[in-house]
Amino acid sequence: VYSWMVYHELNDTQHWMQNLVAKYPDIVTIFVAGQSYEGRKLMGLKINHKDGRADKQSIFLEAGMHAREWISPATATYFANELLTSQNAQIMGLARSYVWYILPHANPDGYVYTHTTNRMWRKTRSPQDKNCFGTDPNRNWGFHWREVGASSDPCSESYAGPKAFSEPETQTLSQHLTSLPEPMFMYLSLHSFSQLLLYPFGYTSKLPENHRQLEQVFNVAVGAMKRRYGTRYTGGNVYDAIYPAAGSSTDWAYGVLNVKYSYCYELRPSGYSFWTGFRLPASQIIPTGQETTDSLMEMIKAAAAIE
Ligand code: 0X9
Ligand code: ZN
Repeated sequence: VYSWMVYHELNDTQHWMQNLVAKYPDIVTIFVAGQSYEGRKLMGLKINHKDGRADKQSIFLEAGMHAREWISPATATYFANELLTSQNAQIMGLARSYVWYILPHANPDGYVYTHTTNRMWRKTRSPQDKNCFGTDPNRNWGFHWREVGASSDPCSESYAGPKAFSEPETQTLSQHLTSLPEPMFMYLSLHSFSQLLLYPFGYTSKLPENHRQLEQVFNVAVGAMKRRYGTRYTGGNVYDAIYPAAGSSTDWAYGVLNVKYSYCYELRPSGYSFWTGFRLPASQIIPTGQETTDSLMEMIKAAAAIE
């Protein structure tokens, strides 16, 4: 059976998703947000409790953009499972109040490559100039593309790609996002690591028009993250809190899709060790899932209370 005691391979998680459709036929459907360079599906879960209101807004949770950040897809599937199985009244209420889209693997080729060949792979797997491979999918989105904090060297870990949306992964996912029927209330992107919560923009130090609301919701979300295990998060707007970085999905969702609450979590662990940071022990998947669920629930409630 599928569990959160171990990190899973891509096929395991795709089968788990398909089994959920069989188990919850009235609530769960599979969506395919396009495909990868190597032809894999960008497969996700749509969770829509039919007993809710008819005019629900959506919340989109994207994970696994960077291949080696294994805690990201693990947390996304943990959260999806909570939406379906939790007995907690708060979670059950929010599960019914929105249409949820959960995409555990936005970069499936890269994830498979971290299992087969190189645990530390980050980018996509498309061939590029200079015999190098891959584009940083979180520098490839078409909003102020490559303006800052992105490389034009195909061998760089932050290569922005030859043009905006050069990668099938970002191109088809962005098209899918544009075509969703419900108005999108929130866009969430899960990465690791450093224990940060981030909001737009990465392309400029200019703050978004609703930055006070974004900060207010940020404070609630960081407080809730700490409640269960004392896990400390910091953060703020990407440009000042970490580094200038244009072409991310977080900026694009805010700037192009007009989603007013767009956040990026950098999950456990804290610290700066490149070698250990992406190798969070599997024993921390469940605690990370629990505290991140706490944070997301309070975040959504806080944002909904403002609007
Ligand atoms: O550099 C990145 O893409 C992210 N950090 S990571 O170590 N996971 O690679 C930070 C992205 C934050 N920027 C936005 N989400 N706008
Ligand atoms: Zn990342």
